[in-house]
Amino acid sequence: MNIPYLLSAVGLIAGSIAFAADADTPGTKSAPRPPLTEDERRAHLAPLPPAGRLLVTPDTVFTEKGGVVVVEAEHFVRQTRDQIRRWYFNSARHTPTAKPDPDPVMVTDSSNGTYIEALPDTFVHEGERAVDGINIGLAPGSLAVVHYPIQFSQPGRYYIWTRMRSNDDEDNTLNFGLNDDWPASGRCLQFPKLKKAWWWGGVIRDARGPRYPHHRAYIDVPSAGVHTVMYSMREDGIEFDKFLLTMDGTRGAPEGAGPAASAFKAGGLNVITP
Ligand SMILES: [Ca+2]
Ligand SMILES: [Ca+2]
Ligand SMILES: [Ca+2]
Repeated sequence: MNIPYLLSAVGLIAGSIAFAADADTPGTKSAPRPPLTEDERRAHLAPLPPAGRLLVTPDTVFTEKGGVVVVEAEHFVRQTRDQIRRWYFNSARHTPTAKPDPDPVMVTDSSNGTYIEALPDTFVHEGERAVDGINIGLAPGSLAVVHYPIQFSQPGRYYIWTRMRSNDDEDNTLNFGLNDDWPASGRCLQFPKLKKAWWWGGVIRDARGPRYPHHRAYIDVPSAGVHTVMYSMREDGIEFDKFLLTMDGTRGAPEGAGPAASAFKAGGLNVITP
């Protein structure tokens, strides 16, 4: 991803926003940027519509077994830090209400016929304005965080596979955390852009930038018991279908929609009333 005008929000006071160039970001231009126009401000900060009823009950816990756990992205038990960007369900029953959203619901080949998408999507093309904390979440855990409690039978290193889809230039990264801790080994999950197809990815970007070799993504689970896997938005508009954690570091990417989702330890699907 090329971000020629990466900016950081430095103030949100009395309805006005001030921005300053992020001098630590490679490739950032130092020329001063004009303030946001009213249209830009409205696009970035319009109040968001609700995300819809959760698909699982709030007490839901998933089960790791034999060193593997598989979870549908749409089965998050809560989401937080979602005032500016929020995850919306996409399925035959769910069309996101947040705008702008440049791409339609595309459930073909999605696992369980459902996925989630971080919206609104105002950072779509290279050269558009990326504003940290609004349409890009550079700090892991800062924007649109979804939670998945998992019962782990054994501690240790779990390698991360994530099924996602990119439809434009700027919707192909995520951040991964555990218990609201966001280690470097899950920072900036990097996927190919513009695939326009579901994709299992298992690497993070090198800290020096996207053009350096990527590294295997993993998380170290500290103990047996319940720990909460978290994903946070990095680029808005990303579509997130499913994830798989495995202790087998030699295992390749899952094929197709991947294995069936793991069993529930507690809770489960919400009863859908027609
Ligand atoms: Ca969409
Ligand atoms: Ca985007
Ligand atoms: Ca799914």
